Amino acid sequence: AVKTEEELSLYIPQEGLVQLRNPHINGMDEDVLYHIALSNKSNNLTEMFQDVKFVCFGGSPTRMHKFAEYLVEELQIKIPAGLKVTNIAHGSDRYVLYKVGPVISVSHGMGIPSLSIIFHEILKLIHHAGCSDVIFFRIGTSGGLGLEPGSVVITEESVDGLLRPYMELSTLGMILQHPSKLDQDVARDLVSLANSEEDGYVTIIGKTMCTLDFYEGQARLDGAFCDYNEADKMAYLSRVHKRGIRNIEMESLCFAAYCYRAGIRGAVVCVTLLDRLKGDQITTPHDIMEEWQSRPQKLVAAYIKRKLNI
Ligand code: R2B
Ligand code: URA
Repeated sequence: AVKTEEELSLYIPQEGLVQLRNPHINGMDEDVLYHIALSNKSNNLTEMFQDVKFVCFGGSPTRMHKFAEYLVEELQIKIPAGLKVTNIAHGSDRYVLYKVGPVISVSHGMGIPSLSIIFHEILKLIHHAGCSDVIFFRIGTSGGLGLEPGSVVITEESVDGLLRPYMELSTLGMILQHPSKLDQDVARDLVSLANSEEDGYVTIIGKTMCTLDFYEGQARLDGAFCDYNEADKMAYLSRVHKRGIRNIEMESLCFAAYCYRAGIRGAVVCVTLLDRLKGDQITTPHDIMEEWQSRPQKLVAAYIKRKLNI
């Protein structure tokens, strides 16, 4: 059905206070953010989070802890001697959440279902806290297509395994399609902060394919199951590459769809851990991998510093 103008206006970026597009929430006595063990009744979310301007999501809890520690240095945040950044979501063992000045660093786990849960709860958190003009980032890892491993891809558009630019979500027995558009201005500002010659690796804007599985979903030959051969795999990955896809991961479709639906400006920045046109297994030594995984963090921290005039 053709959308009315009112329905289309749902997708205009929000300015000012973060609003929720759910009429039920404000009528509830208490809203328990179950997976991060916080609630708008038991916690003073305004006092805790009102100054938040940036939320950085990433898959791994340790990586998001490291990112929080890195931000303490980069943003020159004063922490009382002997104290460290602490996990505000310690009452739950599902996700970790740190706050460093105006930045939240939060883990999202692996795959769309895990990211979806934390996205809902973070969006509600910043709404309850009375935050305004917040930008979201996903900083992550991915498999590259035709890129030197260690390259960084900023997502221009996220597509599913059938190359469709929307996330399908089964809701009330129907399949709803949520467009997965991302903010092109934030992507351009991010890429302008990278300098491939100085950095020693390239940072590009490209399309990202988001799959529901790491093995068969990403045409790997090394899963526990495989019903296709190497030629089938290469035909698929080459086709995808020709369509402008530069990396493959497992959360960007939902992240983009929810940012767009919420009217929140968002960007996805992922390092590539291997070239999927050359292999499937990830065998890079740990220390090199650690350095690669810090690359999206550095870029997003540089963006935040620029915005804060630091
Ligand atoms: C990238 O890395 C994870 C799989 O190894 C997944 O969360 C993703 O998107
Ligand atoms: N994450 C993915 O989803 N795929 C890869 O190949 C590497 C990291």
